[in-house]
Amino acid sequence: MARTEGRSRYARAAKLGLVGLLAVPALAGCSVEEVIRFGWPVGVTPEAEAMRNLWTWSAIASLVVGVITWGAMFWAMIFHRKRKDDDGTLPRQTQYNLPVELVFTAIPTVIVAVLFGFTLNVQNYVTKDEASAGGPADLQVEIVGFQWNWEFLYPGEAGPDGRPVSTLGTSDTIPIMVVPTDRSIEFTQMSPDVIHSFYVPEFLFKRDVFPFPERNEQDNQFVIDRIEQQGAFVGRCAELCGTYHSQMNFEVRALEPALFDRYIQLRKETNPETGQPYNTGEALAALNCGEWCAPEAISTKPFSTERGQLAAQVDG
Ligand SMILES: [Cu+2]
Repeated sequence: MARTEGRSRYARAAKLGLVGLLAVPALAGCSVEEVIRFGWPVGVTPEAEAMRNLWTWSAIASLVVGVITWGAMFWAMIFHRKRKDDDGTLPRQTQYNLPVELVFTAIPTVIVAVLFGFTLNVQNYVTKDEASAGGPADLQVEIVGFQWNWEFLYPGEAGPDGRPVSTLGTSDTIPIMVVPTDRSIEFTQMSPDVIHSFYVPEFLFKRDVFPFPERNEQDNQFVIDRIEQQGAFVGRCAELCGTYHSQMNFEVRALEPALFDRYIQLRKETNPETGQPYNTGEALAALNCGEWCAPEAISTKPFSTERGQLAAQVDG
């Protein structure tokens, strides 16, 4: 009798615990979509969505295994603990049971194989060198990461001086990589000095930027099928590369294709106000499209330009 009461008490406590656990996200005001992202940023490319799906399903699969394992552990701890009236008889022993051990070897092997298969699939999609639609990407962008800034070049688009249109970050301007939405983009990376890493949280993707990628046998190219919305997305260097590593921010500015075409066209022309070719900020301002045509980076604040002072602090 006492034993049954004890059991129902545990069952009640377990039920209450489960309800409490499930209520946490709801009470915190999280939507289902937010909960199943398990903390990841909202992606803006189909590649990011593939990564997020892999992450969500891996987390759910892990939780299922976790719940079964925790259940078995707590069940054993609660219902097989030593009791006052224990007469010393052991529960039924199951070691050296060949069928059980075979099952316990086969199940994890299947789990690992399934995770491996899905991971490989997503990885091949995310690191592809060609657009999924086939053929070369609609736009080529070269990324140069250097100590301690970025340059973005459009090798297919020649500026007024015959050299590719480009955007170069300086100590007081954050470089903006202007790209079109709804078009495939091929990125090629290189570094003239040390290893950096190109990281855009909204792409859910980062790739190290190597010096001499061929000599280092590094794949320095990747293609995204499209950016799904206009916007300003912060980018960062994600590989510790020296004193001003933390200040190596940039911005991805995604514009509608028509606006992007107009932007590139402007970058090939001379600004009548300055007599010089339009720079990134001037071309963006001339598009006059509101928030996404802001001439300066809006996703990240300009870093302190007092690098001398900062260096003194670091050295001191
Ligand atoms: Cu860096």
